Amino acid sequence: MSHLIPDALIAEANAKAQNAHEDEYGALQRKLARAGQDIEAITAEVAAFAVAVPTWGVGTGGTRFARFPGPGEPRDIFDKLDDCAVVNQLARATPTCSPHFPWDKVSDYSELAQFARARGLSFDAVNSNTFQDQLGQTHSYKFGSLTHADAAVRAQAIAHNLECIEIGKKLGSKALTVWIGDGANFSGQSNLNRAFDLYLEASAQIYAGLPADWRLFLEHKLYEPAFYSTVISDWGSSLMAAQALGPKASCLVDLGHHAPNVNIEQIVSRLIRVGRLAGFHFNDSKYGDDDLDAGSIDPFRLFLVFNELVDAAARNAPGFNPAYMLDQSHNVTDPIESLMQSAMEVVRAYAQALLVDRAALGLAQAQNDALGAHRLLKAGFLTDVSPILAEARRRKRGALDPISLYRQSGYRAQKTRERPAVLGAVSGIV
Ligand SMILES: [Mn+2]
Repeated sequence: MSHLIPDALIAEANAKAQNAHEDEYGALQRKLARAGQDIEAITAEVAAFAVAVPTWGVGTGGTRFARFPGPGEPRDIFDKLDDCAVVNQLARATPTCSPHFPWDKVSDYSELAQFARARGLSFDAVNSNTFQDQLGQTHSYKFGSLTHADAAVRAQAIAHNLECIEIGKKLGSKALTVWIGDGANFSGQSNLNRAFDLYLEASAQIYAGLPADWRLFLEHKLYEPAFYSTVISDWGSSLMAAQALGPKASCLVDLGHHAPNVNIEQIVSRLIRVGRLAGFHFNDSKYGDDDLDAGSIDPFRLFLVFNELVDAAARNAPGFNPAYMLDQSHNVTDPIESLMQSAMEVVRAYAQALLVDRAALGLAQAQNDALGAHRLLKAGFLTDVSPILAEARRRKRGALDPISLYRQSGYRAQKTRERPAVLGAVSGIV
């Protein structure tokens, strides 16, 4: 397997930090042992955890106002996979990539799969795109795709999704994620009931094209680009659609796609309950679908989501098999740094949730000890699990301090020389 950053550089930096790391890991081990917890078991769970990176995430994102390209941006899917490989090489939490079509189209997908494999990567869910028009496209999605009033537009959108499945089969993917921008900007613009019917009708044709071992992830979003109503606006609509389509369909939760202050962890709990939690698009937000880096605004909310996930795993909830992916827009940072940082924040929330004493929590809840129960959750959240995360990375030959190592490596400067700026480099926010 070819590594883009010399392994010797990582080994050398890790060696310099090893004494301090051992000291910190040992201190945490003793602290957890006093509470009857085995750090080795937690470290093993953390080391086994993985979250996918979206191929578009390694490009600079943008807002409705502008996109300010960064230096050395990837020019095509092969460049993107190189950057994804660096993210995984250093932080060791992202061995899979989620491609987006038509952005990542190539002529030879077996070559692409081989290129990824050579970098230690494989492919996660494939994502379709019917929320913007491509050059030379027959019909426009300006007024919708799967729910467009014109059957010819719907047929084009369905065909694109079926093509994504075909591509995904060649790449080893096992799921298709569908998010549509369909909706209305004016009351009266669309018949709310008819739009949902059209969605079910079109999605059923996509569903029929799924191989037996594939899943269909339905991603809801409250608003934007439609500002009055979105066809699949919330988890209720998503669940109704998934249940109408069949057992292979489930609901994907993008943390930014809810109304402000909505209790997302409770939505997660409900979806787990009916066996329809597809997985997550992780990001963070303060005001709306801000697509900020995971854990950068409200790490406690991220922890509470993971608290539900660990709870579900502990009770072997039927059908519980969530897919994890980062979905952020990197506007002011180096995307490689943001993706490593976010992956580590997601793993951090998982590790914190693993530390919660669930037997004691259940007892406190049964005794109506509200503050006691809350303190048990907080004990997990307030534990600095950084040494566990670092140790899990070290055991997988990753960097003890991935972002410092990346800065030291000079990778971006090298890519800036190798990748001259191109106009219209693709990236996006979904
Ligand atoms: Mn998303």
